[in-house]
Amino acid sequence: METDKDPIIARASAAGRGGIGIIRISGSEENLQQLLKALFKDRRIEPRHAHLLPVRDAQDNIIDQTIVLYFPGPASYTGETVLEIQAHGGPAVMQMIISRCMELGASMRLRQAQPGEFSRRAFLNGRLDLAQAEAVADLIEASSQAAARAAARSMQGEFSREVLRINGDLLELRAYIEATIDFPEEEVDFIEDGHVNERVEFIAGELEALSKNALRGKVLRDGLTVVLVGAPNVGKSSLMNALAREEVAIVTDIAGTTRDKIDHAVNLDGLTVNLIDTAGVRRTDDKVERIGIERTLQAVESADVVVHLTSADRSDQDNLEETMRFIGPRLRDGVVFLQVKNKMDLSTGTEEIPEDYILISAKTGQGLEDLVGRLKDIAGACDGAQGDFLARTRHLDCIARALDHVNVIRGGVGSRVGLDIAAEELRLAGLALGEIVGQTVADDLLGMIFSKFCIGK
Ligand SMILES: Nc1nc2c(ncn2[C@@H]2O[C@H](COP(=O)(O)OP(=O)(O)OP(=O)(O)O)[C@@H](O)[C@H]2O)c(=O)[nH]1
Ligand SMILES: [Mg+2]
Repeated sequence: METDKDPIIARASAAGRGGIGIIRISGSEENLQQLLKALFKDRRIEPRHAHLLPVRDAQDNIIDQTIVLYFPGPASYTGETVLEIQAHGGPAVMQMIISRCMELGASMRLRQAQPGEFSRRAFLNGRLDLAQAEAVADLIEASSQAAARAAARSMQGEFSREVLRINGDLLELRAYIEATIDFPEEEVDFIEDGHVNERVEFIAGELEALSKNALRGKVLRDGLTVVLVGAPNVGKSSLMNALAREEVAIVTDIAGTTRDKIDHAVNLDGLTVNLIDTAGVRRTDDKVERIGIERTLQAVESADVVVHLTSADRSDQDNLEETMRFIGPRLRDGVVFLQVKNKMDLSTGTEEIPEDYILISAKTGQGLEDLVGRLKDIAGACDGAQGDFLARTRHLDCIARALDHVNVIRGGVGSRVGLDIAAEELRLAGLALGEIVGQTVADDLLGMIFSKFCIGK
Protein backbone atom coordinates (compact mmCIF):
# COMPACT_ATOMS: atom_id res chain seq x y z
CA MET A 1 0.00 0.00 0.00
CA GLU A 2 1.24 3.51 -0.82
CA THR A 3 1.81 5.82 2.12
CA ASP A 4 2.87 9.42 2.67
CA LYS A 5 6.10 8.09 4.16
CA ASP A 6 7.39 6.27 1.07
CA PRO A 7 10.16 8.04 -0.78
CA ILE A 8 8.85 9.33 -4.12
CA ILE A 9 10.43 10.13 -7.44
CA ALA A 10 9.24 12.01 -10.52
CA ARG A 11 10.43 13.97 -13.44
CA ALA A 12 9.95 17.59 -12.39
CA SER A 13 10.60 19.17 -15.78
CA ALA A 14 8.07 19.01 -18.63
CA ALA A 15 7.76 15.88 -20.73
CA GLY A 16 9.44 15.89 -24.14
CA ARG A 17 12.93 17.00 -25.08
CA GLY A 18 14.83 19.86 -23.50
CA GLY A 19 18.38 21.01 -22.84
CA ILE A 20 18.05 19.87 -19.26
CA GLY A 21 15.59 17.59 -17.51
CA ILE A 22 15.14 17.48 -13.75
CA ILE A 23 14.31 14.48 -11.62
CA ARG A 24 13.20 15.04 -8.06
CA ILE A 25 13.22 12.57 -5.20
CA SER A 26 11.76 13.23 -1.75
CA GLY A 27 11.93 11.02 1.34
CA SER A 28 13.52 10.57 4.72
CA GLU A 29 17.12 11.61 5.32
CA GLU A 30 18.06 7.99 5.96
CA ASN A 31 16.51 6.73 2.71
CA LEU A 32 18.04 9.42 0.58
CA GLN A 33 21.49 8.99 2.09
CA GLN A 34 21.26 5.32 1.26
CA LEU A 35 20.19 6.11 -2.29
CA LEU A 36 23.02 8.63 -2.75
CA LYS A 37 25.50 6.04 -1.65
CA ALA A 38 24.17 3.48 -4.07
CA LEU A 39 24.09 5.97 -6.95
CA PHE A 40 27.40 7.73 -6.46
CA LYS A 41 29.41 5.30 -4.39
CA ASP A 42 31.39 7.10 -1.73
CA ARG A 43 31.31 10.59 -3.16
CA ARG A 44 30.64 13.08 -0.39
CA ILE A 45 27.66 15.23 -1.28
CA GLU A 46 27.53 18.65 0.35
CA PRO A 47 24.03 19.94 1.08
CA ARG A 48 22.93 22.65 -1.38
CA HIS A 49 26.09 22.37 -3.49
CA ALA A 50 26.12 21.47 -7.17
CA HIS A 51 28.10 18.28 -7.91
CA LEU A 52 28.96 17.02 -11.38
CA LEU A 53 28.51 13.26 -11.19
CA PRO A 54 27.80 10.41 -13.59
CA VAL A 55 24.74 8.20 -13.08
CA ARG A 56 25.55 4.61 -14.04
CA ASP A 57 23.34 1.64 -14.89
CA ALA A 58 23.54 -1.81 -13.28
CA GLN A 59 26.35 -2.81 -15.68
CA ASP A 60 28.32 0.29 -14.64
CA ASN A 61 27.78 2.02 -18.00
CA ILE A 62 27.29 5.77 -17.81
CA ILE A 63 23.70 6.84 -18.47
CA ASP A 64 24.53 10.56 -18.29
CA GLN A 65 26.70 13.16 -16.60
CA THR A 66 24.44 14.95 -14.16
CA ILE A 67 24.34 17.83 -11.72
CA VAL A 68 23.25 16.61 -8.30
CA LEU A 69 21.72 18.82 -5.60
CA TYR A 70 20.93 17.63 -2.11
CA PHE A 71 18.54 19.45 0.26
CA PRO A 72 18.35 17.94 3.74
CA GLY A 73 14.94 18.30 5.43
CA PRO A 74 13.22 20.24 6.78
CA ALA A 75 14.67 23.14 4.75
CA SER A 76 13.42 21.80 1.44
CA TYR A 77 10.35 22.19 -0.73
CA THR A 78 8.56 19.19 0.76
CA GLY A 79 10.01 19.50 4.24
CA GLU A 80 11.56 16.06 3.75
CA THR A 81 15.02 15.47 2.36
CA VAL A 82 15.04 16.17 -1.36
CA LEU A 83 17.44 15.12 -4.09
CA GLU A 84 17.46 16.75 -7.52
CA ILE A 85 19.25 15.24 -10.47
CA GLN A 86 19.70 17.44 -13.53
CA ALA A 87 20.48 15.46 -16.65
CA HIS A 88 20.16 16.04 -20.37
CA GLY A 89 16.46 16.42 -21.04
CA GLY A 90 15.62 13.56 -23.39
CA PRO A 91 12.77 11.19 -22.58
CA ALA A 92 14.98 8.08 -22.78
CA VAL A 93 17.71 9.50 -20.52
CA MET A 94 15.15 10.65 -18.00
CA GLN A 95 13.41 7.28 -17.98
CA MET A 96 16.70 5.39 -17.64
CA ILE A 97 17.76 7.47 -14.63
CA ILE A 98 14.36 7.07 -12.99
CA SER A 99 14.44 3.31 -13.59
CA ARG A 100 17.92 3.09 -12.12
CA CYS A 101 16.85 5.01 -9.01
CA MET A 102 13.78 2.78 -8.66
CA GLU A 103 15.97 -0.30 -8.87
CA LEU A 104 18.34 1.00 -6.21
CA GLY A 105 15.46 2.25 -4.07
CA ALA A 106 13.28 -0.86 -4.30
CA SER A 107 14.12 -1.99 -0.79
CA MET A 108 13.07 1.36 0.67
CA ARG A 109 9.84 1.28 -1.42
CA LEU A 110 10.82 4.21 -3.62
CA ARG A 111 7.89 4.80 -5.94
CA GLN A 112 6.67 7.18 -8.65
CA ALA A 113 5.04 10.27 -7.17
CA GLN A 114 1.36 10.92 -7.75
CA PRO A 115 0.32 14.25 -9.31
CA GLY A 116 0.85 17.06 -6.85
CA GLU A 117 2.37 14.75 -4.26
CA PHE A 118 5.45 16.87 -3.61
CA SER A 119 3.24 19.89 -2.86
CA ARG A 120 0.89 17.75 -0.81
CA ARG A 121 3.82 16.75 1.36
CA ALA A 122 4.89 20.37 1.60
CA PHE A 123 1.41 21.12 2.97
CA LEU A 124 1.36 18.14 5.34
CA ASN A 125 4.77 19.14 6.65
CA GLY A 126 3.70 22.74 7.18
CA ARG A 127 5.97 24.18 4.49
CA LEU A 128 2.98 25.67 2.65
CA ASP A 129 -0.60 26.26 3.68
CA LEU A 130 -3.45 25.16 1.46
CA ALA A 131 -3.87 28.45 -0.37
CA GLN A 132 -0.12 28.59 -1.06
CA ALA A 133 -0.10 25.02 -2.31
CA GLU A 134 -2.96 25.91 -4.66
CA ALA A 135 -0.99 28.94 -5.80
CA VAL A 136 1.92 26.71 -6.85
CA ALA A 137 -0.42 24.92 -9.24
CA ASP A 138 -1.88 28.24 -10.39
CA LEU A 139 1.53 29.73 -11.07
CA ILE A 140 2.37 26.80 -13.31
CA GLU A 141 -1.02 27.07 -15.04
CA ALA A 142 -0.98 30.86 -15.37
CA SER A 143 -1.67 31.90 -18.95
CA SER A 144 -1.00 35.61 -18.56
CA GLN A 145 1.72 37.63 -16.90
CA ALA A 146 -0.80 39.28 -14.58
CA ALA A 147 -2.07 35.87 -13.46
CA ALA A 148 1.48 34.62 -12.95
CA ARG A 149 2.39 37.64 -10.85
CA ALA A 150 -0.73 37.26 -8.75
CA ALA A 151 -0.11 33.53 -8.26
CA ALA A 152 3.43 34.27 -7.14
CA ARG A 153 2.07 36.67 -4.52
CA SER A 154 -0.38 34.05 -3.25
CA MET A 155 2.42 31.52 -3.13
CA GLN A 156 4.47 33.90 -1.02
CA GLY A 157 1.57 33.90 1.41
CA GLU A 158 0.07 37.35 0.79
CA PHE A 159 -3.44 35.98 0.53
CA SER A 160 -2.94 33.61 3.48
CA ARG A 161 -1.61 36.42 5.66
CA GLU A 162 -4.74 38.47 4.98
CA VAL A 163 -6.91 35.49 5.84
CA LEU A 164 -4.99 34.75 9.02
CA ARG A 165 -5.02 38.37 10.09
CA ILE A 166 -8.81 38.55 9.84
CA ASN A 167 -9.07 35.18 11.54
CA GLY A 168 -6.98 36.58 14.40
CA ASP A 169 -9.42 39.50 14.73
CA LEU A 170 -12.34 37.06 14.79
CA LEU A 171 -10.69 34.93 17.45
CA GLU A 172 -9.79 37.88 19.63
CA LEU A 173 -13.29 39.31 19.52
CA ARG A 174 -14.79 35.91 20.26
CA ALA A 175 -12.46 35.47 23.21
CA TYR A 176 -13.64 38.79 24.59
CA ILE A 177 -17.31 37.89 24.14
CA GLU A 178 -16.89 34.45 25.69
CA ALA A 179 -15.30 36.01 28.72
CA THR A 180 -18.20 38.42 28.98
CA ILE A 181 -20.70 35.55 29.06
CA ASP A 182 -19.30 34.63 32.46
CA PHE A 183 -20.15 38.05 33.89
CA PRO A 184 -23.76 38.58 32.80
CA GLU A 185 -24.39 41.40 35.25
CA GLU A 186 -21.69 43.49 33.62
CA GLU A 187 -22.67 42.58 30.08
CA VAL A 188 -23.71 46.03 28.91
CA ASP A 189 -20.49 47.65 30.10
CA PHE A 190 -18.42 44.91 28.60
CA ILE A 191 -20.00 45.34 25.20
CA GLU A 192 -19.67 49.09 25.22
CA ASP A 193 -16.20 49.22 26.73
CA GLY A 194 -15.01 46.57 24.32
CA HIS A 195 -16.54 48.37 21.33
CA VAL A 196 -17.92 44.98 20.34
CA ASN A 197 -20.32 46.16 17.67
CA GLU A 198 -17.69 48.44 16.15
CA ARG A 199 -15.30 45.53 16.00
CA VAL A 200 -17.91 43.34 14.31
CA GLU A 201 -18.46 46.12 11.79
CA PHE A 202 -14.74 46.43 11.21
CA ILE A 203 -14.34 42.71 10.61
CA ALA A 204 -17.30 42.69 8.23
CA GLY A 205 -15.62 45.50 6.31
CA GLU A 206 -12.38 43.54 6.17
CA LEU A 207 -14.20 40.48 4.88
CA GLU A 208 -15.95 42.54 2.23
CA ALA A 209 -12.66 43.98 1.08
CA LEU A 210 -11.08 40.53 1.03
CA SER A 211 -14.00 39.19 -0.94
CA LYS A 212 -13.58 41.93 -3.53
CA ASN A 213 -9.87 41.24 -3.86
CA ALA A 214 -10.44 37.52 -4.04
CA LEU A 215 -13.03 37.94 -6.78
CA ARG A 216 -10.52 40.01 -8.74
CA GLY A 217 -7.99 37.22 -8.19
CA LYS A 218 -10.47 34.61 -9.29
CA VAL A 219 -11.27 36.60 -12.44
CA LEU A 220 -7.56 36.82 -13.22
CA ARG A 221 -7.40 33.06 -13.00
CA ASP A 222 -10.64 31.95 -14.63
CA GLY A 223 -12.40 35.04 -15.99
CA LEU A 224 -15.73 36.33 -14.70
CA THR A 225 -18.60 33.87 -15.07
CA VAL A 226 -21.76 35.74 -16.04
CA VAL A 227 -25.02 33.83 -16.40
CA LEU A 228 -27.94 35.36 -18.28
CA VAL A 229 -31.28 34.28 -16.87
CA GLY A 230 -34.89 35.31 -17.20
CA ALA A 231 -38.28 34.35 -18.55
CA PRO A 232 -38.53 33.07 -22.12
CA ASN A 233 -38.33 35.67 -24.89
CA VAL A 234 -36.92 38.57 -22.86
CA GLY A 235 -33.84 38.63 -25.11
CA LYS A 236 -31.16 36.63 -23.28
CA SER A 237 -29.77 35.10 -26.45
CA SER A 238 -29.93 38.46 -28.19
CA LEU A 239 -27.86 39.98 -25.38
CA MET A 240 -25.39 37.10 -25.59
CA ASN A 241 -24.97 37.71 -29.33
CA ALA A 242 -24.66 41.46 -28.86
CA LEU A 243 -21.90 41.09 -26.26
CA ALA A 244 -20.13 38.37 -28.24
CA ARG A 245 -20.53 40.36 -31.47
CA GLU A 246 -21.42 37.18 -33.29
CA GLU A 247 -24.37 34.85 -33.69
CA VAL A 248 -23.55 32.42 -30.93
CA ALA A 249 -27.12 31.59 -29.96
CA ILE A 250 -30.31 31.20 -31.99
CA VAL A 251 -32.76 34.05 -31.61
CA THR A 252 -36.44 33.82 -32.56
CA ASP A 253 -39.67 35.33 -31.33
CA ILE A 254 -40.79 31.91 -30.14
CA ALA A 255 -40.71 31.61 -26.35
CA GLY A 256 -38.55 28.67 -25.36
CA THR A 257 -36.07 28.93 -28.24
CA THR A 258 -32.97 28.22 -26.16
CA ARG A 259 -33.20 24.74 -24.74
CA ASP A 260 -29.67 24.13 -23.50
CA LYS A 261 -27.10 26.37 -21.86
CA ILE A 262 -24.61 27.95 -24.22
CA ASP A 263 -21.11 28.93 -23.02
CA HIS A 264 -19.03 31.47 -24.84
CA ALA A 265 -15.89 33.27 -23.66
CA VAL A 266 -15.75 36.92 -24.68
CA ASN A 267 -13.35 39.73 -24.09
CA LEU A 268 -15.26 42.79 -22.91
CA ASP A 269 -12.97 45.76 -22.97
CA GLY A 270 -10.06 43.70 -21.63
CA LEU A 271 -12.11 41.67 -19.17
CA THR A 272 -12.40 37.94 -19.83
CA VAL A 273 -16.01 36.93 -19.34
CA ASN A 274 -17.44 33.44 -19.59
CA LEU A 275 -20.92 34.26 -20.80
CA ILE A 276 -23.59 31.63 -20.31
CA ASP A 277 -26.92 31.94 -22.10
CA THR A 278 -29.63 29.75 -20.63
CA ALA A 279 -33.11 28.41 -21.28
CA GLY A 280 -35.81 30.79 -20.07
CA VAL A 281 -37.28 29.59 -16.80
CA ARG A 282 -40.99 28.99 -16.49
CA ARG A 283 -43.30 26.25 -15.39
CA THR A 284 -43.60 23.76 -18.20
CA ASP A 285 -44.63 20.20 -18.91
CA ASP A 286 -42.24 19.86 -21.82
CA LYS A 287 -39.66 17.25 -20.85
CA VAL A 288 -36.79 18.74 -22.87
CA GLU A 289 -37.47 22.25 -21.67
CA ARG A 290 -37.55 21.06 -18.06
CA ILE A 291 -34.07 19.55 -18.43
CA GLY A 292 -32.89 22.82 -20.00
CA ILE A 293 -34.29 24.78 -17.07
CA GLU A 294 -32.51 22.53 -14.59
CA ARG A 295 -29.29 23.26 -16.50
CA THR A 296 -30.03 26.97 -16.19
CA LEU A 297 -30.26 26.56 -12.44
CA GLN A 298 -26.99 24.64 -12.33
CA ALA A 299 -25.35 27.46 -14.28
CA VAL A 300 -26.71 29.92 -11.72
CA GLU A 301 -24.91 27.97 -9.01
CA SER A 302 -21.57 28.41 -10.79
CA ALA A 303 -22.00 32.13 -11.47
CA ASP A 304 -19.98 35.07 -10.20
CA VAL A 305 -22.64 37.36 -11.60
CA VAL A 306 -26.24 36.54 -12.44
CA VAL A 307 -27.81 38.95 -14.92
CA HIS A 308 -31.56 38.77 -14.56
CA LEU A 309 -33.14 40.03 -17.72
CA THR A 310 -36.66 41.38 -17.98
CA SER A 311 -38.25 43.07 -20.94
CA ALA A 312 -39.61 46.61 -21.21
CA ASP A 313 -42.32 45.63 -23.64
CA ARG A 314 -44.63 44.16 -21.06
CA SER A 315 -45.41 44.38 -17.40
CA ASP A 316 -43.29 41.58 -16.06
CA GLN A 317 -44.03 41.80 -12.37
CA ASP A 318 -45.52 38.33 -12.61
CA ASN A 319 -42.70 36.68 -14.44
CA LEU A 320 -40.19 38.42 -12.17
CA GLU A 321 -41.66 36.66 -9.17
CA GLU A 322 -41.98 33.46 -11.11
CA THR A 323 -38.34 33.42 -12.23
CA MET A 324 -37.12 34.41 -8.78
CA ARG A 325 -38.95 31.44 -7.32
CA PHE A 326 -36.81 29.21 -9.52
CA ILE A 327 -33.53 31.09 -9.31
CA GLY A 328 -33.52 32.43 -5.73
CA PRO A 329 -32.77 29.18 -3.93
CA ARG A 330 -29.90 28.41 -6.31
CA LEU A 331 -27.94 31.64 -5.84
CA ARG A 332 -24.63 31.07 -4.10
CA ASP A 333 -23.62 33.26 -1.17
CA GLY A 334 -21.72 36.26 -2.42
CA VAL A 335 -22.89 36.08 -6.03
CA VAL A 336 -23.71 39.46 -7.60
CA PHE A 337 -27.24 39.81 -8.89
CA LEU A 338 -27.91 42.42 -11.57
CA GLN A 339 -31.36 43.49 -12.72
CA VAL A 340 -31.32 44.40 -16.39
CA LYS A 341 -34.26 45.71 -18.39
CA ASN A 342 -34.01 44.85 -22.08
CA LYS A 343 -35.93 46.06 -25.14
CA MET A 344 -35.77 49.66 -23.97
CA ASP A 345 -36.27 50.60 -27.64
CA LEU A 346 -39.84 49.41 -27.20
CA SER A 347 -40.36 51.26 -23.92
CA THR A 348 -43.32 53.65 -23.87
CA GLY A 349 -41.72 55.50 -20.98
CA THR A 350 -44.83 54.98 -18.88
CA GLU A 351 -43.77 51.94 -16.90
CA GLU A 352 -42.05 52.37 -13.56
CA ILE A 353 -38.57 50.90 -13.50
CA PRO A 354 -36.67 50.69 -10.20
CA GLU A 355 -33.56 52.85 -10.02
CA ASP A 356 -31.03 50.09 -9.69
CA TYR A 357 -32.00 48.53 -13.04
CA ILE A 358 -29.57 48.74 -15.92
CA LEU A 359 -31.47 49.71 -19.06
CA ILE A 360 -30.43 48.23 -22.37
CA SER A 361 -31.54 47.24 -25.80
CA ALA A 362 -29.84 44.18 -27.21
CA LYS A 363 -31.26 45.23 -30.56
CA THR A 364 -29.91 48.79 -30.80
CA GLY A 365 -26.94 48.36 -28.47
CA GLN A 366 -28.22 51.06 -26.11
CA GLY A 367 -26.90 50.67 -22.55
CA LEU A 368 -24.49 47.82 -23.32
CA GLU A 369 -21.59 50.04 -22.35
CA ASP A 370 -23.17 50.60 -18.93
CA LEU A 371 -23.60 46.88 -18.48
CA VAL A 372 -20.00 46.15 -19.43
CA GLY A 373 -18.88 48.97 -17.12
CA ARG A 374 -20.77 47.39 -14.23
CA LEU A 375 -19.19 44.01 -14.93
CA LYS A 376 -15.75 45.61 -14.98
CA ASP A 377 -16.48 47.34 -11.67
CA ILE A 378 -17.54 44.06 -10.12
CA ALA A 379 -14.43 42.32 -11.37
CA GLY A 380 -12.36 45.19 -9.99
CA ALA A 381 -10.80 45.65 -13.39
CA CYS A 382 -10.63 49.39 -12.87
CA ASP A 383 -8.58 49.25 -9.68
CA GLY A 384 -4.83 49.13 -10.10
CA ALA A 385 -3.91 45.49 -10.36
CA GLN A 386 -0.94 45.92 -8.02
CA GLY A 387 -1.51 44.04 -4.77
CA ASP A 388 -3.49 41.26 -6.41
CA PHE A 389 -3.30 37.65 -5.43
CA LEU A 390 -4.79 34.71 -7.24
CA ALA A 391 -7.91 33.12 -5.79
CA ARG A 392 -10.30 30.32 -6.57
CA THR A 393 -14.04 29.85 -6.34
CA ARG A 394 -13.41 27.74 -3.24
CA HIS A 395 -11.87 30.76 -1.54
CA LEU A 396 -14.72 33.05 -2.55
CA ASP A 397 -17.09 30.53 -1.12
CA CYS A 398 -15.29 30.39 2.23
CA ILE A 399 -15.18 34.19 2.48
CA ALA A 400 -18.87 34.50 1.59
CA ARG A 401 -19.78 31.97 4.27
CA ALA A 402 -17.64 33.76 6.84
CA LEU A 403 -19.28 37.07 5.93
CA ASP A 404 -22.72 35.49 6.21
CA HIS A 405 -22.02 34.48 9.79
CA VAL A 406 -20.70 37.92 10.67
CA ASN A 407 -23.69 39.60 9.01
CA VAL A 408 -26.04 37.65 11.28
CA ILE A 409 -24.72 39.53 14.32
CA ARG A 410 -23.74 42.79 12.63
CA GLY A 411 -24.95 45.80 14.59
CA GLY A 412 -26.89 43.75 17.11
CA VAL A 413 -24.58 42.21 19.71
CA GLY A 414 -26.05 42.66 23.17
CA SER A 415 -29.41 43.81 21.83
CA ARG A 416 -30.94 41.79 19.02
CA VAL A 417 -28.27 39.10 19.27
CA GLY A 418 -27.34 37.26 22.47
CA LEU A 419 -23.71 36.84 23.42
CA ASP A 420 -23.70 33.07 23.06
CA ILE A 421 -25.05 33.38 19.51
CA ALA A 422 -22.53 36.11 18.69
CA ALA A 423 -19.68 33.90 19.92
CA GLU A 424 -20.98 30.95 17.94
CA GLU A 425 -21.38 32.94 14.71
CA LEU A 426 -17.84 34.29 15.10
CA ARG A 427 -16.59 30.75 15.65
CA LEU A 428 -18.32 29.54 12.48
CA ALA A 429 -16.98 32.53 10.53
CA GLY A 430 -13.47 31.63 11.68
CA LEU A 431 -13.93 28.01 10.66
CA ALA A 432 -15.14 29.01 7.20
CA LEU A 433 -12.22 31.37 6.72
CA GLY A 434 -9.73 28.88 8.11
CA GLU A 435 -10.71 26.41 5.40
CA ILE A 436 -8.93 28.66 2.91
CA VAL A 437 -5.54 27.95 4.41
CA GLY A 438 -6.47 24.40 5.41
CA GLN A 439 -6.43 25.14 9.10
CA THR A 440 -9.19 24.24 11.52
CA VAL A 441 -9.12 26.96 14.08
CA ALA A 442 -7.08 25.75 17.04
CA ASP A 443 -9.11 25.92 20.18
CA ASP A 444 -6.64 27.78 22.30
CA LEU A 445 -9.39 30.15 23.21
CA LEU A 446 -9.04 29.74 26.96
CA GLY A 447 -5.41 30.67 26.78
CA MET A 448 -6.30 33.82 24.91
CA ILE A 449 -8.94 34.77 27.47
CA PHE A 450 -6.50 34.45 30.33
CA SER A 451 -3.68 36.20 28.59
CA LYS A 452 -5.79 39.23 27.68
CA PHE A 453 -8.06 39.58 30.66
CA CYS A 454 -7.62 40.31 34.28
CA ILE A 455 -10.15 37.87 35.73
CA GLY A 456 -10.14 39.68 39.06
CA LYS A 457 -11.95 42.64 37.59
N1 LIG B 1 -37.24 45.35 -30.06
C1 LIG B 1 -36.39 44.53 -29.45
N2 LIG B 1 -36.50 43.21 -29.62
C2 LIG B 1 -35.63 42.40 -29.01
C3 LIG B 1 -34.59 42.91 -28.19
N3 LIG B 1 -33.88 41.87 -27.70
C4 LIG B 1 -34.46 40.75 -28.21
N4 LIG B 1 -35.52 41.06 -29.02
C5 LIG B 1 -36.41 40.13 -29.70
O1 LIG B 1 -37.07 39.34 -28.72
C6 LIG B 1 -37.28 38.02 -29.24
C7 LIG B 1 -36.70 36.99 -28.28
O2 LIG B 1 -35.29 37.12 -28.22
P1 LIG B 1 -34.33 35.97 -27.70
O3 LIG B 1 -32.97 36.58 -27.63
O4 LIG B 1 -34.49 34.75 -28.50
O5 LIG B 1 -34.94 35.77 -26.26
P2 LIG B 1 -34.52 34.68 -25.16
O6 LIG B 1 -34.66 35.36 -23.85
O7 LIG B 1 -33.21 34.10 -25.49
O8 LIG B 1 -35.67 33.63 -25.29
P3 LIG B 1 -35.66 32.03 -24.95
O9 LIG B 1 -34.45 31.45 -25.55
O10 LIG B 1 -36.90 31.57 -25.56
O11 LIG B 1 -35.70 31.93 -23.47
C8 LIG B 1 -36.64 37.99 -30.62
O12 LIG B 1 -37.62 38.20 -31.57
C9 LIG B 1 -35.66 39.17 -30.58
O13 LIG B 1 -35.43 39.72 -31.85
C10 LIG B 1 -34.49 44.33 -28.03
O14 LIG B 1 -33.64 44.88 -27.34
N5 LIG B 1 -35.42 45.07 -28.68
MG1 LIG C 1 -32.64 32.22 -25.90
